[in-house]
Amino acid sequence: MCFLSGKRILITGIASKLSIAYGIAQAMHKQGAELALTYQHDRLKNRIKKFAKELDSDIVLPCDVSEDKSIIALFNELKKFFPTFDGLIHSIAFAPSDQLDGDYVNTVTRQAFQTTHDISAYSFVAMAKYCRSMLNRNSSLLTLSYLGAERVIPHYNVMGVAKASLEANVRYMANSMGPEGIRVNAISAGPIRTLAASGIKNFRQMLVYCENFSPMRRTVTIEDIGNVAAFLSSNLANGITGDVIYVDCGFNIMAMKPDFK
Ligand code: 0WD
Repeated sequence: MCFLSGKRILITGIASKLSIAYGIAQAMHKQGAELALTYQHDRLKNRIKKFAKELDSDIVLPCDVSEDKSIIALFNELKKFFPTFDGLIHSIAFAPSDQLDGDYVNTVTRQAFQTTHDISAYSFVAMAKYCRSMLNRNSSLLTLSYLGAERVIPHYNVMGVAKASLEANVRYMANSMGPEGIRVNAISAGPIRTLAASGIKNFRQMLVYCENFSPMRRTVTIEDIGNVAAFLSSNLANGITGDVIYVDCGFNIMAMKPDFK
């Protein structure tokens, strides 16, 4: 018996086979979850349908989280397949590309700050708001964060500020939804080469740095993150809420180069 048997889970944020959400979908499928997937743009529709097929799902629905009406339409449509469900994976972030390169104070603008927070932080609680009545007891809502929420990562800039907001969101949502038996958590993932990550200046150097400085001397994979996401979405994690769980090969604990002499 797999630990997600009988769970119905909605997964957002698959853009390619490199996406963290793709690793999560695969791990959840292995553990017996029934999945529904979303796509942002029509140009992604056929690709996501193909992924869904591999995952034994034929539920593939559009959703652009920048618009309430798109989120509402998603859940109205999802109801036809899943009248109720047990989990949501929010694996979505966006910042205008000129924000992820250079000096934070000089680069940030009011508009970019708003857009980044809207898509990367607000959208998580917006989704929770519109699916709340469809969530079963022991449901789990899970989002993806990064160490840049707590510490300065060069070039991560306004996205770090939005991730801090996302992590605070997790705590307030957990308190709000806890009495209904709904848990809310984040995974703080180590860096992985994906479409979104390639927009961050010097991302390749970040990977090398993490490989050299983490206790395990490697970077994480989407399988590593997928397995923890599957656990957190299962009843095995029923005692965990409002938390940010690191899946980063231990990078966050280091204050000095591991082989410092
Ligand atoms: O190193 C990394 N890759 C890390 C990523 C380390 C730690 C955290 N994360 C986070 C990201 O910040 C994000 O929250 O993980 C999450 C998933 O990111 P990913 O898997 O690295 O990136 P990607 O495969 O690009 O998926 C993100 C997707 C978008 O892809 P593109 O490449 O088209 O921007 O987020 C989706 C979109 O599919 N997305 C939206 N979905 C619905 N509505 C929207 C939107 N408005 N905007 C972006």
